[in-house]
Amino acid sequence: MASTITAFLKLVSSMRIAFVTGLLIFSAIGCQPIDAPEPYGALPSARQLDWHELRYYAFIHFGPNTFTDVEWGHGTENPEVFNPTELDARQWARVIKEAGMEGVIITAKHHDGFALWPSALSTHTVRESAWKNGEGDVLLELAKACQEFGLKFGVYLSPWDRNHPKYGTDEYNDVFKSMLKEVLTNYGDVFEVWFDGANGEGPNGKKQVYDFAGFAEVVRTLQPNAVIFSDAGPDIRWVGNEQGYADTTNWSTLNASKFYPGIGGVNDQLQHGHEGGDTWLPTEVNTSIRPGWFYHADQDDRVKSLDQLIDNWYASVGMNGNFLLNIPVDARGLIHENDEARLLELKAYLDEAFKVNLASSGRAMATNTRSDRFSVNFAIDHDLDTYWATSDDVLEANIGIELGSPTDVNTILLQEHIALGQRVTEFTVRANVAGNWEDVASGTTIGNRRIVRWPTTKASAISVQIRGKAALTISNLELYDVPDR
Ligand code: FUL
Repeated sequence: MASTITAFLKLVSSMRIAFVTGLLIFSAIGCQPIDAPEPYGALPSARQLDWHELRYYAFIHFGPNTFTDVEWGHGTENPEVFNPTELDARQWARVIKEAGMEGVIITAKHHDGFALWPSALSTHTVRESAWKNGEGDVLLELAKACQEFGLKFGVYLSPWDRNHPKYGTDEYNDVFKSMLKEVLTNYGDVFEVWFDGANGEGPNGKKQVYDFAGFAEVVRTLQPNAVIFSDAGPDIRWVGNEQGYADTTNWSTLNASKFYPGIGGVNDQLQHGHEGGDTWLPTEVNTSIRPGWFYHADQDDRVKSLDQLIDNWYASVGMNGNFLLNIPVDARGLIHENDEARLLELKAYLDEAFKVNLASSGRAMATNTRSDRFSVNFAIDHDLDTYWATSDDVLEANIGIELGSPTDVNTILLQEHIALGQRVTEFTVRANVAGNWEDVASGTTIGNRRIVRWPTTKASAISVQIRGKAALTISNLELYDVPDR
């Protein structure tokens, strides 16, 4: 490592003299393979890569529980209790859009079995409710509002059904598949299907043996671009907790063959993934803006603080995950004012924090570059399809940004070119302060996206020493001076 640092320091001085000359020197270092690095390990599918471009979207828990003030309905509740007086899915979509979120996933059917659409397979649905005299369809209203506001539309469906008389028999798997077909056929594009792994008793006291492979097949046939979430994929995995935290080490790979939806006792493995795991299965981080998943009036003053939400945002979006934040719609059928206000505060914070990317106006440099096609400049060109890469035999290198004059900086965003696999195992961030290099932060995995913060330093350059399991690839490096809170 010491020799790499020395090489890097020399590089910085040479760049101060002439950046153009410096670039020529970099491209002359190391051997010069022209081809892209070989893919490494498990790789993401096209639908997973699309999903990796997202960051932050809403979860909506809504149903009879909203009116009966419980978290898990028994399936015995009178469907007439579902009666929002002012339901306005356009209000939800407006708030979600203004919050800077990219889509929404709604509980089409929670454990109580109540369907937010008039399913032909059930007698516990909006059709049996008092809302709109049984003529309403929440999914339809939300899908339309999503289209109007440019949001992605996703569905949560609980296979556990405490109402359906067939639950606990083989026939129920077909019932559930038919319900899925309705949901995936009648409401346009669905970006994500969220399968809850919970598996309790139904009305006949029996548990169901779920046909998850069959459920996934229905999704693949009807919505081939949709990603499927469960504790164990097949596309997206649970992060192992409901508090809203990925961890600093987060592999998008998992040895998935022994995992299944609803599996218990593996939360730690789900949170960290497996280094070198055989399947690409990245994390989605879900938590609620309030203590409950469903709306409860007595939690109106327990909306998470801005600091708490900021923490969750960095611990998901900044730790190689996507952030799924639940906003329970209230009994009026609206997103509550307190939740709306907090969401907009978070948006204002993020806009301010990430307003000026200091790397854009800096000069990029590296101790090794594979070839001109993988120049270090591709790490700061705002194009995730292009990337800096090292030679095959270089598994440790420095990438840096010269900032010109001493500049306040406290945050770095790094992204690997994950289409070729996740490679980085550790990194150290250094700041050049008054001519001295100081370690300011360090980490382990990077993956799709890693954001690291440190106390503000006045630096003339930032360098990141990176070590990985195969030739390194960085598609994006951003630097910020995020205002203190
Ligand atoms: C859990 C459920 O039991 C909760 O009610 C909630 O839907 C949460 C997102 O998933 O498994």
